[in-house]
Amino acid sequence: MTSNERFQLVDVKIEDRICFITMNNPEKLNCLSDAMCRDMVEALHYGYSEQCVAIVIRANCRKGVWSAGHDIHELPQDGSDPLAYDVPMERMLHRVQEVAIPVIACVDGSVWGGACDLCLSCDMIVASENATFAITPAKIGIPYNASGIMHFVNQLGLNKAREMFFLATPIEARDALNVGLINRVTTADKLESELESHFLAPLRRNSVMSVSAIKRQFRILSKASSVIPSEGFERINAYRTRVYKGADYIEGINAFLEKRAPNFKGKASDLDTNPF
Ligand code: YXS
Repeated sequence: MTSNERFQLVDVKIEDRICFITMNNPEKLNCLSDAMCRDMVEALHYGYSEQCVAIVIRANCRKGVWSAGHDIHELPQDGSDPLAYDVPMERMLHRVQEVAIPVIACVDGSVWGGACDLCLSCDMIVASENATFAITPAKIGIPYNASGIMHFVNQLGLNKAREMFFLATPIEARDALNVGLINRVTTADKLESELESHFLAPLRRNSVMSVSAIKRQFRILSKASSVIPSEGFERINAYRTRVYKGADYIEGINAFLEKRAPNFKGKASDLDTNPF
């Protein structure tokens, strides 16, 4: 079976020891649906098992959208956690972080929600100057999750991470470069040559065993953080549960699907009372 026959929503090709994964569901703005996330996980496994030295994630954009993030139609409305550790999107993010060769996001469009976390999960990002990045749970009434928030804090610093989460508005590629969200910005016509000359050529020259050992160390060390008492995690879980079981979450999803502005009624003080 050729590499592509096993995938529905991504195109996968290996060229000169690099695995190129292209999200190819432009009709759905490359939404990170369960099916897309499962294909991505499979494609990452394939790239690693074929002894590639790196993996590149691209997208076949439509309406200038690289990926519109989690498929809002698939957000659960049964009171279950939309961003639990083992949901397909989260599993895909973990796989990008864990696959033991560098993963590079090559972005030439707008990136939304979970797709922004996908880019941050990659080891490096090269983007064209028209690219934008937005993390948008607040727009939809979603509480996000601790590991995702720490992704942004560790990569961007507290100040920019708070701005992106609280405002839920896109930041431009140049701004993203200045805060360290992305590694390189270039004009759209030079994106591929920049990807090749700045990233892929050195990775082909370097010892992939050494690079892999260093990525594995990065992964372990990035999890080293000040110990949070278990009570802290219990409080995080209580806040998150009250949000995704609350009315704003359902209102945010319905408003988006009905193409109207959401009418959120939740209050910050709703989180003050002890939920138990
Ligand atoms: O009306 P039709 O059927 O053609 O469908 C429309 C949109 O409903 C659909 N669509 C989506 N469907 C499911 N999930 C999505 N994330 C999604 N985004 C878009 O695609 C069709 C065309 O969209 P439309 O008409 O809005 O196009 P546009 O060019 O005016 O605007 C493109 C976007 C991407 C700016 C706009 O569609 C948009 O703002 N989409 C939502 C982006 C977003 O906030 N994604 C976060 C999803 S939730 C998530 O990722 C995490 C759980 S979290 O929120 O926690 O980060």
